[in-house]
Amino acid sequence: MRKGMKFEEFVTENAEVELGKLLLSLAEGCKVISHMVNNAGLLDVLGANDTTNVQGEEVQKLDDLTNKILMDYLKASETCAGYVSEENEHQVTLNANGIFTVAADPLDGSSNIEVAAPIGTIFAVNERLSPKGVEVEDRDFLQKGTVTKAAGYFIYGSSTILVMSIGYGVIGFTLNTADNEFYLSHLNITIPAKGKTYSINQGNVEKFDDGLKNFLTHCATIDKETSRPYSLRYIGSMIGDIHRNLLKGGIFIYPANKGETKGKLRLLYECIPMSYITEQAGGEATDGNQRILELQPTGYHERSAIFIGSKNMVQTAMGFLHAMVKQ
Ligand code: P6P
Repeated sequence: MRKGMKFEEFVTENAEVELGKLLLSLAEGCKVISHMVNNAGLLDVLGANDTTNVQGEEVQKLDDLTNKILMDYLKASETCAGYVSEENEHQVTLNANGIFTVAADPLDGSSNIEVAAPIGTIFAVNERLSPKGVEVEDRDFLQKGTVTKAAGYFIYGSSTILVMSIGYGVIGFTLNTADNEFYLSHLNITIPAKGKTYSINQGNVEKFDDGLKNFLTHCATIDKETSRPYSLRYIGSMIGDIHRNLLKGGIFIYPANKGETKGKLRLLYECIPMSYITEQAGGEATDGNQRILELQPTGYHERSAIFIGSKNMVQTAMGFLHAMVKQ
């Protein structure tokens, strides 16, 4: 593996053939999405399409388009048996003879499209459990994150970067806009054990439990020895916040709170893939009680609280949360 190698070469040298075909199809589809995102203002794809998704959220035109693009490219790969996403209420069978399933958030942070903030496509790949040749079933998707075959995200920011793992660490490929090819740009992404950034929607602080409030006070306390106060950085796009923290160190928190009793982010196609990547990079991810990857999904769109990022910061946060529980 060497910096500058093409994604296609990496896949050929390191991934099983069928998985490689699936990953290449995702990359091709996300090249199209990257182009659309980067030209959104010129393509009449901004704004909502007057529908709401299964979450009851307003669907952006690009949400719908990116969801269709992913399904088309995955179907063409002939390796993907089925697909679930934020935009589809139920699972979709793409190739009954396929051996993998994909759970995806086609365009995370899509409400940021109009303000040109970083957004992205998140995916997790599993091996199907049902026999080849039949329609996919719930059990093909509702698997713990510990058995994830591959996961990653495409971040459409100041550059388009594919960050992924097939179980041997985390690497990044940057899209060269000159030839529209992904090239290896980030070898062995490792998240620092501690950072100086915390990411949370502070505006919800009155809805948080006391333990979390105490952790946030800890982050904001002046203490030169431990480089505090930390900086609060919150883009409102999970992929942007977690990508920054993955490279620089930090913690991202979307907790359960008085308004959202299970948190906001979806377990299957947001929390699990981002937790898989973070753990592969040496970080931690929990729902406040359990490792995210150990949670047993029971529904396609179930939500989970998430504390994810630098190991030391996640463990410190848990210390504050559980201290309150003991008293
Ligand atoms: P809030 C975007 O809609 C998203 O799903 C994540 O990407 C982001 O981290 C979160 O919601 C922001 O939610 O409630 O802070 O606006």
